[in-house]
Amino acid sequence: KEEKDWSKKTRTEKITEEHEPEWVNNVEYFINEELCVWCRVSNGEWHLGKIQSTSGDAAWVMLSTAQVVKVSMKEIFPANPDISEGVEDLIQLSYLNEPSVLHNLRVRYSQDLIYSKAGPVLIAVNPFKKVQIYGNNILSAYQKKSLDAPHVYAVADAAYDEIMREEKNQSIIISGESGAGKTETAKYAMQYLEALGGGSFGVENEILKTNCILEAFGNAKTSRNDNSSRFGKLMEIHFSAKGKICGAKLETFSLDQSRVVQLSNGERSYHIFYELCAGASPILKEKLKLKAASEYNYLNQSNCLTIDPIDYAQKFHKLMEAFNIVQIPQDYQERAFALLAAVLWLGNVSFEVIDNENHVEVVADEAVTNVAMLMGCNSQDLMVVLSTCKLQAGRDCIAKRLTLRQATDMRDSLAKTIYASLFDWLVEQINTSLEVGRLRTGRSISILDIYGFESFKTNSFEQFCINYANERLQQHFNRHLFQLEQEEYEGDGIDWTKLGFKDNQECLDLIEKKPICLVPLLDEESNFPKSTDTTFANKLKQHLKANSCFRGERGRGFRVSHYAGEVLYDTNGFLDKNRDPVHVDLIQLLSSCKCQLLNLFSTKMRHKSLNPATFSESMNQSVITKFKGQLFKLMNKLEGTTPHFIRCIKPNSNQLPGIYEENHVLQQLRCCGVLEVVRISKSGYPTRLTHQELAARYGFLLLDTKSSQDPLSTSNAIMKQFNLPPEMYQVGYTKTYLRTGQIGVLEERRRYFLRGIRGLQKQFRGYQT
Ligand code: AOV
Ligand code: MG
Repeated sequence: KEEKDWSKKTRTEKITEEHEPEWVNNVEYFINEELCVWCRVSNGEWHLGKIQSTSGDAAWVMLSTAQVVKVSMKEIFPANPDISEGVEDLIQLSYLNEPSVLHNLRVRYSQDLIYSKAGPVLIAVNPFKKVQIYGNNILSAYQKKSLDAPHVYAVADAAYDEIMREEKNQSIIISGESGAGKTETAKYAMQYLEALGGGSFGVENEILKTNCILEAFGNAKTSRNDNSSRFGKLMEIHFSAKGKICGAKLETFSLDQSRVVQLSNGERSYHIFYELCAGASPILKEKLKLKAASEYNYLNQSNCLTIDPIDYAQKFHKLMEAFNIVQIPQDYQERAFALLAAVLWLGNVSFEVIDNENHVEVVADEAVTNVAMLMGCNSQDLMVVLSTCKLQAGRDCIAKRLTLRQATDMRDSLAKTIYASLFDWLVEQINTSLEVGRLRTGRSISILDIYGFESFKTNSFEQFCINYANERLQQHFNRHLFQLEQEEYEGDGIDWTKLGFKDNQECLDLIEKKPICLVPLLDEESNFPKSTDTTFANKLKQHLKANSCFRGERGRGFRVSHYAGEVLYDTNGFLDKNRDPVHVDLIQLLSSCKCQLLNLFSTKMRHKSLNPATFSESMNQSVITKFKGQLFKLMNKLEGTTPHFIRCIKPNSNQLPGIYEENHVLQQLRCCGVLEVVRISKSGYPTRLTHQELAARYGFLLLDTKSSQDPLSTSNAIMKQFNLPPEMYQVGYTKTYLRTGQIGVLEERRRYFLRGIRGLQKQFRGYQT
C-alpha cells in the first residue's frame, strides 16, 4: 500500500555525474587536453574551436574552418563532449555555460525536438510550423508511459498522476514573451488532460472548444504575434475520484479594451470582427447591415485587414459550432453578432462642429441609424447621449453640449463597454456550460496562459499592466524554484551554500509597495481633476528616483527595468485609461434598449455601482487597482497548488520556422533564470524523502537494528549500510536529501539485499525440510 512510483522519481535523474569539473580558468587544462571550447568571435557569434596558445588575457583559437582567431580569455568556455550533444535535460551537460546551453537547444531544435528540460522546468522552443509530435498515437504513448522524452504531454501527465496520488491541486504555469507559444502549449496540455479524463461527464469536449470562442473574441494580431492573447486566462479542470473530468472553470483577466477603438499601424482589432464581416451568411449580413471590414473606421485605421493564409469564413463557421457546443441559444448568438455590428458602426459615427467652442452634434447618417437599430434604441436618444452630457443644476437637470474630443471619447467608451461586457458575458456562458459535476474536489489542474512580456517602441498603459502581471509570475517562479528550495535545505539543517538568483523584488516594490510606488501614485493622479499625463510623469520622477529599477526620461516618458528587460513607457493616456469611467448616461441608454443583452449589461453595471457591498471593489476602483487585486487573487490561488512550469522561448522575432537567433534565445534564457534553475537542480538535492518514508522502504533491510532507535538515525544507518558516498546525500532534521540519480542507486542496492534475503530464505527452508 505504501509503495510509491519509484521508477517515476528516477525518470529525470538518469545521469549520475554530479559536480562540474575543476576547469574554471585553468587554461593549461584546455591546451594540454586539446579540449574543444566555445569562443565568441568579433561578430558576437559563438564558434567551436581549440586553443592553440595563450598570452596574458588573450588566446589563439583554431576554429573548425582552420582559421585561427585571437579571443579574450573571458570569451572562452569549455564545450561539452560529443556524447552530450543534444541531451534531453540541460542538467546532463557537464559544462553549463551559456554557449553550451544555446548549442544544445539549437541541436535539438534543428531536429524538431522543440521540448527540453531544465531540471524541473520544461522548455518549449516555438517551431513556427507543424511538427509531428502531437496527436493520438503520441498522446497514448505518454499515457502508457512508454515515452518519457520532454513534452508538454509529459508535464500534463505528471500533474495528473499527482492529483490522483496525492489529491493536491496542481497548476501548469506557462510563461514566455509575446509570441513564444504559450497559448498553443496550453491547448496541448488541455488536449492531453481531455484525452486522459474523458468519458464520463461529456464536458471534456467542450473545454478545447472554448478556446475557439476565447481566441476569436480575445486575440488579435499585434506586431509580435498574429494571434496574440489580449487577456489572461486560467482554466481550472476538475477531476472525479476516478480521474474523469467532472467540470471546469474559466477565469479571465483584464481584456485590453482600447484595441476595439484604436489600433497601431500594422496591428488589428479582435479576430471576431474580421471573421464576422467575411463569414456571416448573406441573410445575417443583411440583418446586421454589415459591410466589408475595410468600410469600418475601427478596422481600417491601421492598414492591416488580413492575415495570410487564414480563411475567415471557415473560422466563423467553427465559431458558430463552438457556440452550439457550449449551448448558447441561436437567438442569443444573433444578439451577440448584432452587438458586434453595432460596435463597428459606432466607429463610423461622426460629428459636426457647430460653434467656435468646438461643440458638436452627431451627423445623422446611416452609421448612427444602424447603431440605434442594432442596439434597439431610439436614434434620437442615441444622438443626444453621444453629444451632450447631463448636469445637475440645483433641482434641474440641464444638458451641456460636448466638444469634439469629449464626444469622440463618449462614443469610444460606449463601443468599449459593449465589447467588454459581451466578452464577460461569453465567459459566463462558457462557465455555465462547463460546470457539470460538483466542483472543488481537491483534484483540479489549473492551466495558466496570460499575455506575454511586451516591449514596443512606444509602450502604454496596456503594456504596463501586461508586464506587471509577468513580473508577478516571475516572482512565483523564483519563489518556488530558488527561494523555497533553498529555504527548505536551510530549515532542515543541511549543509548548503546558498546560490544567488536574480530576484525581481525591487521591480515589484517599485510597482506595488506602499506607501510610495507606481500604482498609488497613478491612482492619486487619476483622482486629481487638474492632472495631465505630464504632471503624472513628473510626479513619478520626483518620488521614484531612488528605486534602481526606475529611470525618468525627458517629457512624458519613464523607464522600468523589468526582469525581462528595460521598457520605455509613455504616460500618454495612462490617466484616462486608468479612470475608464462609464458615464451614467451610457448606462441609462443601455437599459432603455430593446436588446436583452444590453439590459443585462446595464443592470450589472448599475448593480455594481449602487450596491454598497460591491461598490468599493468595482465601479469606484481604478483599472490598475482592480487589476492588482485580480493578480493577488490569482497568485494566492496558485500558491495553493503544486506548480509545473513551462517556459516558452521565441527563437526569432519574425515568426519564421527554422530560424534560431542565438542572442534572442539567450536574452530569454537569461531573464527568466533558466540557467540558474539548472545550476540549482544540478548542485542541489532533487529527491527528498521523509525519514518515515525512507524507513518504510529500506528500514527492514537494516542489519544493525540497534542504531535505528529514532527516525534520523535510522536514515543515517540506511545510508551507511547502502554505502552511498557522503557527498551524494544529506540527512536533515525531517528528511533525507539525495542528489540526482541516487534514488536509483538506493533502489538497485535494495534489490541486491532482497535477492540475498530470498536466497537465505530458500536455504533456510531447505534445511527445515
Ligand atoms: P503566445 O501565446 O506566447 O503569445 P502563441 O501560442 O499564440 O504565443 O504562439 C504564436 C504562434 O506560434 C502560433 O500562432 C503558432 O503559429 C506558433 N506556434 C506556437 N507553438 C507552436 C507549436 N507547438 N507548434 C506549432 N506552431 C506553434 V502572446 O498571447 O502574444 O504572449 O500575448
Ligand atoms: Mg497567447
